Amino acid sequence: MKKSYWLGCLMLVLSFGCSQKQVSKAPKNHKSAKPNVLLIYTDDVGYGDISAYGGKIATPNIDKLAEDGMLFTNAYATAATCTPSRYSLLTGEYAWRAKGRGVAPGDASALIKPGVETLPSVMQKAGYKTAVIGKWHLGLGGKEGPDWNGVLKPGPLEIGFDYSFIIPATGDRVPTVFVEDHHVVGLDPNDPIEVSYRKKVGERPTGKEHPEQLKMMWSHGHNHTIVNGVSRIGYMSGGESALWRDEDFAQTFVDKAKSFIIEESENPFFLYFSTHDIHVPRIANERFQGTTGFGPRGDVIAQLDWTVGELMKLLKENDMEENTMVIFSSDNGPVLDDGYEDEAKEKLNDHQPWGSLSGGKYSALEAGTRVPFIVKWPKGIKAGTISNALLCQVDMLGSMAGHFKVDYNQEQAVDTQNAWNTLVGKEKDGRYALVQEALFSNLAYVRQDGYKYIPGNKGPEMVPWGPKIETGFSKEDQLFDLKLDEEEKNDLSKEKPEVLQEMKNELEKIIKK
Ligand code: NG6
Ligand code: CA
Repeated sequence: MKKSYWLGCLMLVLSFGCSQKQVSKAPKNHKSAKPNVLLIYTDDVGYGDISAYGGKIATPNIDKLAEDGMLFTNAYATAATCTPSRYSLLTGEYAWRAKGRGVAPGDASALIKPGVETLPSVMQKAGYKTAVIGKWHLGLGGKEGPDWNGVLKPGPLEIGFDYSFIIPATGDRVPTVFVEDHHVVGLDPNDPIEVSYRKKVGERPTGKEHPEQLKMMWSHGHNHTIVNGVSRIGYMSGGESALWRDEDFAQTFVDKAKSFIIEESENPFFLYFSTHDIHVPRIANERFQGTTGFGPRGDVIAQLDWTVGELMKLLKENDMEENTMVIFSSDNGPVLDDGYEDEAKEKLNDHQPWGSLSGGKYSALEAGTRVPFIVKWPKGIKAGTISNALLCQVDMLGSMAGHFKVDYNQEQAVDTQNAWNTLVGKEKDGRYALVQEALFSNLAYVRQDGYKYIPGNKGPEMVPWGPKIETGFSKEDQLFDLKLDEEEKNDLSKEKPEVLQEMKNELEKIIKK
């Protein structure tokens, strides 16, 4: 008895050792290997911007993801602006739980501190090589802010990414340079960078003083330092050899993704590929300019679709298509005039960036946070499916940790849940409810049964600047039934006070958590 027990153990150890060996020697797309995870996180792409969601601008490569995978109709970013959405996506915590996580200036210090549990740190623990390529917008450096001429840390590498190639903030903010790992790319030490968000620095002309030098005129804000014919938010001097050309963003990021994926082809990888498209300034590469008939906003959608096509080609050529989970989504809803005169409104034709919803970027209404969300994973998800499950990006961390059986700090990532079964189509309902964050940290609360509560606030007047946006803000509490009234036109707060009260109590409980 004893003897056979030990023999059994020995066999087990041997066979385990054997299969371990096989896995490491296995071809890249071996059946038992963990899937690669490619998260394509777009910027300001609306619920109706992709043709698979009814958009009028052709996006065949993105549509193909849906044909080969699953399209979600009720998936949400946590916020209607970029920084808080990204914060929640990466940390599993709603951004509004602490102050200072609104749209970050280009010289913000790192918002996610080293040691905090993150989506990439979970992936590292699961044995993945991790990278971020594209837009960051979560700050760099310690309390004193980023040292553009020195070592830029903490940043992505200190919170779980093995490799990083980023736009530090946004395309419309200075400094207009790429950062690779800890350094500005191509910087000449004899021409140091200076950045200020308060006063003009250096001799470069500004868009306010010299509008005649611009290739795209500003409409509100965006009239400080001119770089590459576009005036930005903020002032910058120096760094001439490191300046980017907006027209090259898409190609540059695709090239970096190729290098990373090919280099890591023997390991499972997690790539957070965060496009600049379709944020302002909307300046597509010359080969896309004027190709869609929908103006620059249409052209950058075409460019985004090309980007997705290039990434898919790359996976296919490297035999990784079968076992890569590709997730396509957006950080917040759509906006037309976001600070430049780029004819977004004039050339809209019959395209509806917000689809069947109301509101958009910055808004508490649905189009602020309900976004396209497509997942393709041939090995694990049935092709051509549609899911109406309630899904939130804050659940990426909990889903990966749950699926790969990795422990994570639940005291920190308090809002994340394991939505893996929803992601792969095994679960139909999804989350019970979620919190949406509109501009200036105004919250709204949506439930799986379709009820939505928007607490009264200071009203629409609290958004004084430029874009004519439908905020959904009101001094009164509002209640909608999204199942009957997707456009949020029919306020039920007076008709259904008991539902309103229930929603209030539930939201209060989440806030206090
Ligand atoms: C706003 C900018 C807008 C955009 C946004 C951030 C002005 C008037 N508007 O403050 O152009 O940059 O911030 O967009 O400056 S986000 O998608 O990164 O959140
Ligand atoms: Ca955004």
